Amino acid sequence: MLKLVIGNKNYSSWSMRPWLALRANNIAFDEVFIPLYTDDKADKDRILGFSRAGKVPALIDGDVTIWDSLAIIEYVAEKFPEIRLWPEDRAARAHARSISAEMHSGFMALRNECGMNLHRPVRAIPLSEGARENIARVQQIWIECRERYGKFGPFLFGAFGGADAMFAPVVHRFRTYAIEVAPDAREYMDAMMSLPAFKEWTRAGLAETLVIEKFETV
Ligand SMILES: N[C@@H](CCC(=O)N[C@@H](CS)C(=O)NCC(=O)O)C(=O)O
Repeated sequence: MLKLVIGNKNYSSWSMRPWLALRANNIAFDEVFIPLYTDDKADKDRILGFSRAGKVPALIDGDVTIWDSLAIIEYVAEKFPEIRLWPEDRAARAHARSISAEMHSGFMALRNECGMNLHRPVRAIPLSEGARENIARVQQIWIECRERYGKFGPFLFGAFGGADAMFAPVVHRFRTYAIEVAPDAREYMDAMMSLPAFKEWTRAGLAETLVIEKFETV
């Protein structure tokens, strides 16, 4: 059985990505929850016991450990080709990988200023120019995908896939920070928020009571 090591569902956007990729495709896995940023060294040691990077998520498949969200999604895509985490068409697949990598390595201002926090009361905050540029770029990515591939289904490349998993936490950020989006981006957000696996993660995150003080600043 696969084992996915994750952090707090309320806050851990990197954990959410591979969790969704697995759950939305009904791939069975055991979930190992380790609370993040506690003062208890035992918690950090548990993470280090799974991955020497000291971060979640990590996927354990027998004697193989994969750390890092995007590497996990790639591994799952290879192990379960039938679920088509990446589009079949090579050009579309390259597009999906490009935007996933762009998400993985960028959008720092948005990430820093609008941390994922499902509990947070919905309200807007003043944003830097960098964050506003990130928001515009995310919407451009979504709308371009919807224009090109919308005929195949409600997600970025039609059916829910790896790129959607990478952008899923951004949907929560846009929602909780009351970010105004274009109608086509709103449609995509609605499709994501209707996905049963997305709802399941959200419900579980909202049921958590652990608070990470450093993420409760805005
Ligand atoms: N690039 C990594 C980032 C992983 C990451 O930053 N994880 C955070 C939680 S979302 C973490 O494990 N923090 C705990 C710590 O640093 O002690 C990925 O994509 O998986």
